[in-house]
Amino acid sequence: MHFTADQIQFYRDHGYVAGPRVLDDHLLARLRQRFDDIIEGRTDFPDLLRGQTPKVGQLKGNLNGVKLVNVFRHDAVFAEVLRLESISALAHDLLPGPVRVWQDQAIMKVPHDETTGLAWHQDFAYNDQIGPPEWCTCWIALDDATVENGCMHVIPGSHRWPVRYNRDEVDANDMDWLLRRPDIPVDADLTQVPCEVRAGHCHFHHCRTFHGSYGNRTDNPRRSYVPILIPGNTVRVGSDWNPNRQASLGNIPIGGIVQGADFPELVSPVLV
Ligand SMILES: O=C(O)CCC(=O)C(=O)O
Repeated sequence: MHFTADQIQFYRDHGYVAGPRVLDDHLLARLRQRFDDIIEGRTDFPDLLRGQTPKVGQLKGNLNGVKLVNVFRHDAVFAEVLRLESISALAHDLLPGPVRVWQDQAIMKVPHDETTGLAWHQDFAYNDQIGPPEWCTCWIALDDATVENGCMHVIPGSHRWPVRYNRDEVDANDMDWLLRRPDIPVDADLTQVPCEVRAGHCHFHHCRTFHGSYGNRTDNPRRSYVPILIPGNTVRVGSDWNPNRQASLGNIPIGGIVQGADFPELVSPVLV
């Protein structure tokens, strides 16, 4: 399972690309069940790694729903996804190898909640202890993701803009904070594109691509599993500011390759 040359070029030009189905029915069902088991406390998943669920209507900037982080390091079922050859082959089409796992999230937008939006952002701003900012996020749908239930949206080409900020500058109460940045090129096209995707399928986005999502207006949850994948040349560039909710960079020095048991390599991709 690989991207075509046109799809790889699309990713380079636009900063995102739709991928194929990567989860079969069996694994999809187990992941949905496991997500529910974690949320409902039927596993020993650490409380520290569960996201806050702000009160309904409190703010638009944070995810009002459920967000688990560092999941694969604590849960054997989610860890299985990262051993799939399909994910590895697709990731190695986009990134120089060996591709490793940096972090992951599992996200649920609860039904009938317009406040489950996630403000426009770039992923690299929340992972600025590693670089260069040329890695990507793989977004895997555990339910069909649609405009109605809050699928991700991207702004094509935004990964090429010279926008740089520190996450402390972000106004989390303002969904569109990023879209008003003065360093967005004056002639930039801010058209938003929805990334609708069927359950079990994936899409990838560059870590500097502007993206966000809106609320869930449907009767059902919108669940996803979202690993962050880094190319083999990724190094530590800053302080280990979030060692509990992300991985700890431990003894890796500034400039050292992010590698080792905490950052597993994806399986060797099958070459075609
Ligand atoms: O799932 C979403 O709604 C947004 C996910 C996201 O922002 C991300 O993967 O970085």
